[in-house]
Amino acid sequence: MFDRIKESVQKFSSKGVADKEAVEQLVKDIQRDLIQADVDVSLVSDLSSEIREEALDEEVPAGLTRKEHVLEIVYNKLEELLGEEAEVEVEPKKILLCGLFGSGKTTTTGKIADFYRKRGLKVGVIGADTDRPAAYDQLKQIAEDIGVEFYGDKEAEDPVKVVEKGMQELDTDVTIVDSAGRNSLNEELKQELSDIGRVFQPDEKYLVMPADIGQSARKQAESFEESVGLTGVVVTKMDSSAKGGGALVACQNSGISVKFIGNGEKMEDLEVYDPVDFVSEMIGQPDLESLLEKIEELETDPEAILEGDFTLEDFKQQIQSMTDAGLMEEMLQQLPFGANLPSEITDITEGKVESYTVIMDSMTSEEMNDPSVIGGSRRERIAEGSGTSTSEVRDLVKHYRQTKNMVDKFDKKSMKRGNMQNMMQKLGF
Ligand SMILES: Nc1nc2c(ncn2[C@@H]2O[C@H](COP(=O)(O)OP(=O)(O)OP(=O)(O)O)[C@@H](O)[C@H]2O)c(=O)[nH]1
Ligand SMILES: [Mg+2]
Repeated sequence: MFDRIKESVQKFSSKGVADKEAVEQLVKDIQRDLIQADVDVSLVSDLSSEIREEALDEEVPAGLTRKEHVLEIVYNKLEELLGEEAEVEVEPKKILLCGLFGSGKTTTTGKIADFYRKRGLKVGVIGADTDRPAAYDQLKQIAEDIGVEFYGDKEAEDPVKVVEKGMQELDTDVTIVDSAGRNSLNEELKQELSDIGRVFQPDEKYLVMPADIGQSARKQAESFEESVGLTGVVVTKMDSSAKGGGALVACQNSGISVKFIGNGEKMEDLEVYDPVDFVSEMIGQPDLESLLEKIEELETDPEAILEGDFTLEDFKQQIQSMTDAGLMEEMLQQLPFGANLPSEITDITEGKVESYTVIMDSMTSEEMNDPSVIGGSRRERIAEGSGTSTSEVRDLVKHYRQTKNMVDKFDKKSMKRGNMQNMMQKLGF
């Protein structure tokens, strides 16, 4: 799904103009991509008309080209479709995994165990699949490989007793129970899960589903939710199915949140679900890593950017710390739609930095904090005080506004949901 949409977006991006025809083509392509990924047809149809309407009817915001505006709309719609980023607290807890045959429960038990182990918690797993003798060996081996505690009983027939015993034996912060699968959610499975739940008292009940079930993930999640109760879903095998997108969208629509996705057979092939990652990948990912390095060299006030409160004072600091090394340009290029930024924004020469600095030195702190107060007479006063012209003052304010527009966008779109905070933390702020 993601590769295809990426191609469609690239096709659109490479067109000269974002006219009606180009937008129609993009909508059609995305429609086809989503349906191939097994996304529910009525959702696709709603999404298409929304993109079409907004892209063609809405006024393009200042500082953006129509093409960028269209991409922004697509970005937002896809994000909506894929739902919320998962909240996974790293703290002591009990987790019960359930699901149908072969969905990836045992593997995911290991992956989640490893996830918490890596984050410093003491982890144990309990093998409550007493139906298949091989299940015991499989989980035991995984536990040994990743170095977490294991409890199981190869001879046992009652999973509830195994769980009870396991809870006595294990002294761990995080305890994960791997349960037996069935062909369908039948009475037997419902009973078994509810019995295990009664003794285990899990904080989390995750349904494990493979990506290749596509949009039927919704029905399955809903029926488990109804009879077992769920706190989340893990979608596995995202690496080997073209229907993963459909499964994720379906979960989002069932109202049960996706917590993790599995994308490989190895223990490290697990990710906390974050749709922003997917969407930015589809639209053209701003390379956060290199952006981190760039930002490190800047001396902008991180709080101000976080608040989206980007004043002229910040602008001044920013342009002064961006010498002719082209940092500003590079930073702006990292924005989600940065490829085609207006040259007025990126074209910041040393001479301009100098003249802007002189102009800003002639401003009052009121003007620096809120440039919207700068009208005709103030503009004249500033120009006179700095030995420049009113058109240069106007030019500065315009440049500031365009940059602010981008910084706000940066903050809201690319950096939202904690990415900015993470980034700042990494940088040691
Ligand atoms: N490619 C890929 N394979 C996976 C992933 N997760 C699990 N598998 C594979 O899927 C197969 C079944 O995984 P298990 O973890 O045994 O599934 P299960 O739900 O415990 O199966 P039962 O206990 O028999 O119901 C194994 O071969 C796993 O290696 C994944 O994210 N990607
Ligand atoms: Mg299993």
